[in-house]
Amino acid sequence: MLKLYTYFRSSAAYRVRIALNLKGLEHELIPVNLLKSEQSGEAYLHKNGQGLLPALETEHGVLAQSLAILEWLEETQSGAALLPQDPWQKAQVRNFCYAVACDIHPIDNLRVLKYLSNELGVTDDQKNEWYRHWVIEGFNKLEPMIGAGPFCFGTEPSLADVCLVPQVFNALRFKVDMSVYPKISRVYEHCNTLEAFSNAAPENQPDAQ
Ligand SMILES: N[C@@H](CCC(=O)N[C@@H](CS)C(=O)NCC(=O)O)C(=O)O
Repeated sequence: MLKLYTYFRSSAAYRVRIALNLKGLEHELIPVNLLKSEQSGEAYLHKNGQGLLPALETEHGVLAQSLAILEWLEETQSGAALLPQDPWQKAQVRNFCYAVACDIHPIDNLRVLKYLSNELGVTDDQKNEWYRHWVIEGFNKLEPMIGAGPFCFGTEPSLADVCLVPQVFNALRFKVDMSVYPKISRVYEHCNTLEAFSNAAPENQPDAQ
């Protein structure tokens, strides 16, 4: 059975939890506590030498990087297709995913925030302002990419929704004003009416605190 190394608030792991649910794939969740730095401990590094969440244990070995995991699931596993067949439309979905996972998420990651606080001595207010700034920069670019819906690209969920929803969850946690993003907000609310998304949400995880 697939095993997902996860932390309830890890948005990269949240992406994979949603995809596993949308595809209806049986899996086991193995919590790794980021606040206790378990991702840097020997036991986890033995599984994933990159020391980041998530990682997926498969019959072939352990795979890291959420986008690589999502693509591998898409190519090898049954269940709902999360990328369109048409190459151009597929590239549009990937474009959206990368805008979230490569342009927004890495600058607002836990280790970046810890570095700001612990090494550069910024205040909590400044750190939260940093967080919001990069989300706002990113969401300003994402909002016009979203179509009529109800999902980011049409009437079925895709990897774009899988990447967007965790990022919106984080934005809300850091009190980004979402009223200026009506399309992103609409997609977020619609996705969360589906069990595949709501069951993957941080508050519904076994390791939620
Ligand atoms: N590009 C990676 C990012 C992985 C990542 O940064 N994961 C975060 C949790 S969302 C993490 O493990 N952070 C631990 C840390 O920053 O020390 C992916 O998409 O999987």
